[in-house]
Amino acid sequence: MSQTADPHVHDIRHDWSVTEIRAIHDMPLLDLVHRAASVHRAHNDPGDVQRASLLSIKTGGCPEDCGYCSQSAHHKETGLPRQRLMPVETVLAEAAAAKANGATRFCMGAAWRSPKDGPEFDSVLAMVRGVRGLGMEACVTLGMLTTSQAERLAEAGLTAYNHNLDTGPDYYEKIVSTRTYEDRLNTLERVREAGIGVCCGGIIGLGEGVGDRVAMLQVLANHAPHPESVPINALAAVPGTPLGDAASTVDPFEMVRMCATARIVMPKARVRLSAGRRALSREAQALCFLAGANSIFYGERLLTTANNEADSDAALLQDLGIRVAEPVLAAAE
Ligand code: SAM
Ligand code: DTB
Ligand code: SF4
Repeated sequence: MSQTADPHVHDIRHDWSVTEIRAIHDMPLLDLVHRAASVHRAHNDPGDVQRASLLSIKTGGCPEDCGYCSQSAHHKETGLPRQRLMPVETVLAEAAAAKANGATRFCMGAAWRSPKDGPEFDSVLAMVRGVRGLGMEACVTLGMLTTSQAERLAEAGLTAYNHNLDTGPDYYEKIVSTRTYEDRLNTLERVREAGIGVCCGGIIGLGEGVGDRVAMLQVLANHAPHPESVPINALAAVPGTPLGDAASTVDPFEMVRMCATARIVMPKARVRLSAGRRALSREAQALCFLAGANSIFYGERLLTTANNEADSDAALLQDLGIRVAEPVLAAAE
């Protein structure tokens, strides 16, 4: 008899131990996928996959030294052209185009350690209002926030703030030296306090162990409430960064395991199959959706790297019989 039946399929918990999560993560793959699919179907409509579009509104020259990132000023060999904050109208034209292509959420990323108050932050607020005015969900990722910045973003109608933990607490200092895990957690708390939805996940393929992945999922799952969305990225290896060696590619089944484990420990979160999806076959993506992934980045670019072709994504979703998600327009659930 298989050991996949889960009497606790409906439970939402915030007291997961690393041992429990590790045991789930390491289950035989098909048992894991089966259990994750059961949890997913008990909590969500499995035919509903969100399409989110991403735009880099300010690119490169970032003072942080995140080892994976093409945009850090510390990694001079990436050859990435810098770009100042885009004008509001340009961003809103991109959002309207993304909406016309079928995206319901528009995510804007800025290569900042933290935003400066003043005209640039005011422009970001205008972008948020504009995106919401188009009837789309709006998400931004701007680095560390003060309480008052989080409050102003909430007032502008921001749906969610993306701020990733990226890896487990013990491995973090191997990847970033210019800020701490605690800094990340503090911003997440300010976002939550302001009533903005939390979008928080991480990256696999940074040289971390499975223990670090599980430790990150434990931190996320023990937040109450859980983050509304959890992006699971595989490293997009960028030459010129400390982690730019393309030899470190992630096995597609490791992405399946992460999506499935995230789904089981955070039953209602939108688990977003994020960077690294381009390296997955249609079949591997289908396995991720079966295991509970229910959001993708849609559109040919992520921030500075290529994403899947929109046409092939539309075809994939259609071939799988997947409907596309309606926007959730409340600022926080
Ligand atoms: N500067 C802000 C920050 O770090 O919070 C926002 C932008 S930053 C580029 C947003 C997230 O993108 C990072 O936290 C990381 O999880 C992800 N990311 C960046 N570069 C990546 C890469 N090469 N591969 C996979 N994910 C990446
Ligand atoms: C997230 O978790 N992944 C997105 C979004 N949040 C901002 C970013 C992926 C970036 C991939 C590398 C790049 O394009 O520069
Ligand atoms: Fe800067 Fe964000 Fe890139 Fe880190 S991940 S270097 S904070 S843009």
